[in-house]
Amino acid sequence: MVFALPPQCITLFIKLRFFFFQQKSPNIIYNLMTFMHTAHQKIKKIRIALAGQPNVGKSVIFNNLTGLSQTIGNWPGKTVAKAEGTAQFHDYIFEIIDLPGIYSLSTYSLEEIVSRDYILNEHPDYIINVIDATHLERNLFFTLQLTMLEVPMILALNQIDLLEERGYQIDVAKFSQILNYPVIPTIAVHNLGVHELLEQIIEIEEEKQQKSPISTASNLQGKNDNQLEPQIKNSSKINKQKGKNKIFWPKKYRTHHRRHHKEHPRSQHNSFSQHPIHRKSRDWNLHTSHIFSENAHLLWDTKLKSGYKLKLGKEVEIVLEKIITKISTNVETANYPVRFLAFKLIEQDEESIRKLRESNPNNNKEIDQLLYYVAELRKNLEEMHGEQIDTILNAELYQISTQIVNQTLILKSRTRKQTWAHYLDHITLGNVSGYIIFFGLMLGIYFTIFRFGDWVSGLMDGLYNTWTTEVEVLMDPTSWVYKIIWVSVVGGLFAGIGGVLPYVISFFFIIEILQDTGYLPRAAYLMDRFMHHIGVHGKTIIPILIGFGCNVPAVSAAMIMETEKEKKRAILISSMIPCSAVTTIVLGLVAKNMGFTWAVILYIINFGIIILVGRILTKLDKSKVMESELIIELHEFRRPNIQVIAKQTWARSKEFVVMALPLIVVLGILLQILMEFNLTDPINTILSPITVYILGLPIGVGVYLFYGVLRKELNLVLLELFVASQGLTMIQYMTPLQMLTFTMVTMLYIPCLATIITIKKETGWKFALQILFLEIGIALIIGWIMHGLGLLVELLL
Ligand SMILES: Nc1nc2c(ncn2[C@@H]2O[C@H](COP(=O)(O)OP(=O)(O)OP(=O)(O)O)[C@@H](O)[C@H]2O)c(=O)[nH]1
Ligand SMILES: [Mg+2]
Repeated sequence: MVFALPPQCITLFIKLRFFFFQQKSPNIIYNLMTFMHTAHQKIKKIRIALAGQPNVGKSVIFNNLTGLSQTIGNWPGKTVAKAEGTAQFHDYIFEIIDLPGIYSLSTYSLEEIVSRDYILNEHPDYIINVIDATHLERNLFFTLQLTMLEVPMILALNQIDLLEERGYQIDVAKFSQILNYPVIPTIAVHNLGVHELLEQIIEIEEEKQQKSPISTASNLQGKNDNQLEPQIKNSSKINKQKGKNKIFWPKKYRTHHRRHHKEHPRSQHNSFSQHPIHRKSRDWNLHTSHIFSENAHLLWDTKLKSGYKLKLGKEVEIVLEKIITKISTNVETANYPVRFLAFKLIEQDEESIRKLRESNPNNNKEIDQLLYYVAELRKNLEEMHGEQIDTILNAELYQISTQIVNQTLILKSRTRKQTWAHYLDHITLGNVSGYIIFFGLMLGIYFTIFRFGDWVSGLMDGLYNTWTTEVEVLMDPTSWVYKIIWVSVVGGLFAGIGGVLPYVISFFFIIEILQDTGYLPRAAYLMDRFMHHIGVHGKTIIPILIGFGCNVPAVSAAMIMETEKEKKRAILISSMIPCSAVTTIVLGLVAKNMGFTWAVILYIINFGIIILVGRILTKLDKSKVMESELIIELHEFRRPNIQVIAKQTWARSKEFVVMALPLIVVLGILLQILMEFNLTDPINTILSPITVYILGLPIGVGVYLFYGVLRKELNLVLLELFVASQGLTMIQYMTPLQMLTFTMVTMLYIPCLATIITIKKETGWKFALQILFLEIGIALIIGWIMHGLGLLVELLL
């Protein structure tokens, strides 16, 4: 039992696990020696929260550090729940938390509360406050609030490249001196400065340990194996992905890194001047190298300072002091720093008042008195300023932010403003041009995906058919070996790789471009009216947009809705959005065999049904709570970053390769066995009242509708395999009407298994089953109508 092992063995065991997961380098002996050298040292765990305003680059940093793939895009509010990942670096395991963007600590929307609660109540060892350097003043507003929490903090001054493009620079040294925190300039999309954030934390930790044996970060030694297991799993994933012994080195620097590592085995992470960031910034001609190099020494100098002491205007400070004295003598502070609590009480922050009451259960009278006292002080302050308290406090914070910006932001050269971004903004949001672009773009995108997918699948089909002719010379086509190996395994792989993967990859590639440029929130703005037609909150657009990629994260994203009813409605709508798997079927079956126009018609019907369902639900619901408008911040258009797009596209498509391809092969074999023993027929016969009589489909498709529940694209791939094994083509097996009905039913009939499980997780079985039956019902009705109409047309012609 690992539990019975002494702590040293557990540490060694963890290190071995990490080592072998990461190890792919040919220089294995050298790495093994380095590993042995460090193995005896203690592993420490440090919990870091990435906090900042929306759209500043937190998730890019998170993905770079952990190797995971949080949604990234140029619009605020992508991260809606906190995500956790781990990274091992030197003798430390970093548990990294990516939080939803948050404008201020006085915040009310659900996803923002997730962040605020985490920051206030979970007490991470460090906060990395990610700041968008191009919106410095606004970001500082939040940073100043964070300083009140008295948590060790590192500031990541991100998007420096864009700032430079606009002709500005930040005096990082001065910025760091004023704020009294370590400041690391970063260009997260190029992975520059990102790992220095961890190095900086390690430096602080090691400095602390030299001063005192007790560290804020918990030492892992002595903790049981169960606590370590998830982190190891996660890290192993990361390390495999990075594939090298030091996970943080970008690929293009690995050769250099190894060479350097040999010469100075322990020094490569300890010297700022030797870090690849300088070379990289020079190589890429980003004109930012001076920022990294000039200020490097100052960054190191300031790292141990204690943080910013926020000093507000005189009147507010007097009030704060009075409240602090009152709190200190009378009440428990709910684990909040007393100054922060005082600030929150003047603000009348409900959450803080609740926490205060909770931590003083027997002190109700004192709390009432305290709140009354605070209310009086607030009233005086408001009378003095002639403003509401929120306005007074915000103005104070903004005034300080402006002062800091004035002292640190330097205008280097007056560049011409990016007119293309403004022009694009204008036409993509225009009343007429906006919609023309939107619909044109959608058609263009689907058409491009179709052409590309069709081209690749044509190539793969041709290749498979040519090889089949040759294989049939060598093997008996009626033999088991031929059916299992050639038809099921090889044919399944060809069908998956040729028939699905090109659609999936090109789909995600384009979606990622739209996300990274910032077009998606513009589309959301244009679609707001559509949202009101469906009768849902404008915010539902976020799960809907995510749903076009995959319904599973879309259902999770529906959690941002404020009320239970809105949430459920958003889940239902998101689960009906045609995801990438459905796109594959629509394009790979209908567009391929019947023409692109028919695919468009199916989409229109699908959206029509979603609107209808939404409207019926709104009519049935008497409470009418859905009228609020969408409020979404539109950030300036950006050139898409190819690295981000490539990584994200692969991260999304990888799921298909890892999950669907093996499933296709296994189910293909199973199907072959079932067919061999004539076992599919009874299943098809049982389903025939639905498939044949209601939907008018060929009897043989019944079993494939079942497979589609696992993953929708399995429907098509396995059906194609079956049809090919009969020596037929799809056109010969199904009439055009049957193809349309089959595809429409697949679009609507049931959310896939993973989506059902997510719905269950978020809302419970009852609602998951309700959605299930509702969608099956809708699919059958629509399929039946299509079948009926088809018969009618046949009769009339
Ligand atoms: N040019 C440039 N773009 C960046 C940089 N860092 C992030 N971005 C872009 O900024 C946008 C936002 O990045 P995200 O990581 O999604 O931001 P976030 O803070 O997680 O946003 P939310 O989850 O919505 O709060 C994306 O389009 C990124 O490609 C940077 O250093 N330079
Ligand atoms: Mg994010």
